[in-house]
Amino acid sequence: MAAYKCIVVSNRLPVSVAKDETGALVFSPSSGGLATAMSSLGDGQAEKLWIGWPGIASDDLTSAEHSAITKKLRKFGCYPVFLTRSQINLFYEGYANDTIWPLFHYFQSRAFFKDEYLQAYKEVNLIYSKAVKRYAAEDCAIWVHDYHLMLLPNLIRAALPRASVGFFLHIPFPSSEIFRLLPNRRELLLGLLGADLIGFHVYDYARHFLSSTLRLLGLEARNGSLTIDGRMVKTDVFPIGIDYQKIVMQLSSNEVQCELKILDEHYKDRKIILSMDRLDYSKGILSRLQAFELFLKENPKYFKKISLIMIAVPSRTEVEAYKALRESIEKTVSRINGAYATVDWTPISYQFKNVPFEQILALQAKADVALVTPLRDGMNLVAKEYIAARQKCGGALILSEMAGAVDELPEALQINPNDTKSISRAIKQALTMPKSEQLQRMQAMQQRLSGYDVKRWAADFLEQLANAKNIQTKRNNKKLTASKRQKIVNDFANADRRILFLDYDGTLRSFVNSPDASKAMPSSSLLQILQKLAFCPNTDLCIVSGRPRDALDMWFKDLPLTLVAEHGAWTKLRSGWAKTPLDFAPHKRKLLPILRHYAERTPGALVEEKTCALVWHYRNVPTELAYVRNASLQHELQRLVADTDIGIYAGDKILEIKPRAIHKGNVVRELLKDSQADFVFAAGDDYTDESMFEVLPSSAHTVKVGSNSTCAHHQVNSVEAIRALLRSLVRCF
Ligand code: GDG
Repeated sequence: MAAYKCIVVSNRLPVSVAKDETGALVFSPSSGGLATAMSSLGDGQAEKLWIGWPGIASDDLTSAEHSAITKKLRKFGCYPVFLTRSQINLFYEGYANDTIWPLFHYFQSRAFFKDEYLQAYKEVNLIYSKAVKRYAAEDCAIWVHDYHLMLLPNLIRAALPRASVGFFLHIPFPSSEIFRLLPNRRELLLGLLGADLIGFHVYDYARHFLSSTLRLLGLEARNGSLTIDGRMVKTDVFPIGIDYQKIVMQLSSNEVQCELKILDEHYKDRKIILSMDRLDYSKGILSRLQAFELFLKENPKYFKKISLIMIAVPSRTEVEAYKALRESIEKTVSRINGAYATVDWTPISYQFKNVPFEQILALQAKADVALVTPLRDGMNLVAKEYIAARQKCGGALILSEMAGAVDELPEALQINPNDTKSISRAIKQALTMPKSEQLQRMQAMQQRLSGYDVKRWAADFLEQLANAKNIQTKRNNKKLTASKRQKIVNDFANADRRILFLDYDGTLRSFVNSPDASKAMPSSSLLQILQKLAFCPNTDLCIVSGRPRDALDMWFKDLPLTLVAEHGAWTKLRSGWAKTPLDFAPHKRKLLPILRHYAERTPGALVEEKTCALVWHYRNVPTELAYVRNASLQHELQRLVADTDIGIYAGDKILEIKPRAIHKGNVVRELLKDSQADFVFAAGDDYTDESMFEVLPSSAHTVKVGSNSTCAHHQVNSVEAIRALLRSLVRCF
């Protein structure tokens, strides 16, 4: 069986299978945004496989038909995932289109949360993951598309740990306030986080996603990236484009020209307003009709001079909500036509059917105005196709503020789709816009769309996916493998003199909710390890911590250790504690009242006072409040410490304010100077430990706990891993 290097996975394949009246299988290209976008990708990708549902229920097929479909689709580079009628009903029409679709488009009251939907969604995502596993090479790049398959990235991650997994969401990602209404919201987020790269059409969707992961999973993003289980997940914005050049070329094809001729003959000088979408409640078709009605009412001079051509493409016709919407639309169309039509003029020409793309293109090329007014839309390709179809002939696009496309098309006439008056006014503005202005606006939009077309979009995504994977691989190279660990143990055993620098919180002991020393006492098993290590021959053990002296004294008073407190402000050798000569007291007097004032109005926040530092702890502050408070606190403190030797440092849920000259690097350098050690080891978990790693010789063994980038040579995932390593060292004697 072939092992593919690149796999695209989507709910539907770009080729649909159906049976005609005679029962024969018929293969045809699928319509819809994704199929349109991805169909231009195929060229020269011999190793690419597209996995998806072929559009027909498996209950309707004999086993001979199954094989015939599989064989034929293979010729198009596709592999079919067969679904039963019940799965289609509960997974596709149910969870995908009766739960996620309405909720993600902010139609909260249309969303149904049914357990049987969710069960089917899980079951089908699993079926897809098995198909991927069957065909993917171990290091395959797998691109999963859209809201039907949000659990798939994590399933693939488990089945193919070495694969690069990308996910692209074609619909909006809603505000976390909406997203959190889903009963299984965490499961969906974790499903998505199996990917290396998650793409969205516009920045707002990425922002909503990250605020959901923050609020529901407590994961904080840095520059759009999250870390989960030691793995980085990147989010980014990729506004999907159209196949601009292909559209421009198709405009001069015989088919499009023939269609245009028919339209010219029929409509002559009448201005055409085009409305074209899948028949979906998110597209705002009803309010568009109401706006058109208002326009007719208020502008009788346009009677017989304009026509609205409305194409409603059948979609999800089995779903009740869609049947009801179709009825309302058709009633409204007949009401408007009934009220305004004359023997020689019908204001709205309405069609409910699939239309060949050449006809669509001809209509777009002919339309003086395109009316694209979705209530909510991930991107909206129809708006972009209209711009491409209007070469050198002006035209006006009326575009909803709620469509993702609006970010790239600011020259369109923007409307709020719920404000019928504003749509009606925009229709008038479009019909009366001077040609020169039309051309100017069109050219600006055409230039943008021809640059970032669908090929660039796909290439950009795949390139970013490869980059994300490379970064991950580099990080994995630092993973402390069994053989690297053994080398550390051997070097320890063979050395004449040893020195070890160990950070405490986050390295030897997991974080606790409070800075209170009594809450972070070392366990007896940890003390045992440290004791044994300290008593190894010719071994100096130094605890290098940000904690105050009294905490370290309390915990380690019976052990022969070197202690460093407050990141180096205090050092305790055999002779007792020695303090840095730096005087922090004047700064403290100035800064402490501010920190206290902030703490008073920030539930959960704490201020810790050390001799040479002040620390703002926000571990127990609700995440978004913490974000806002930290920003304003930092701003205020920066102002006061500008032009001084005091720095503000962001650690793990803390801000620490201390003299810049006090850092672990300085003290470790001094301690090392006096040591004859030929084995040097350091372990730490946060930015304060980086200064320590930096000053150590390259022969030193340095280990970071955690996955953020580091100059340590090795990385481990947990405190337990460090303890296990120290235990192995102890066992050398
Ligand atoms: C989803 C998101 C996002 C339509 N009817 C026919 C037909 N089409 C083509 C259009 C256009 C595409 O389908 C529709 O794309 P949209 O973007 O407008 O909308 P969705 O189907 O809802 O797509 C959307 C998109 O994914 C891509 O990420 O933009 O926000 O909802 O290309 O021309 N094509 C043919 N016959 C039809 O009857 N041949």
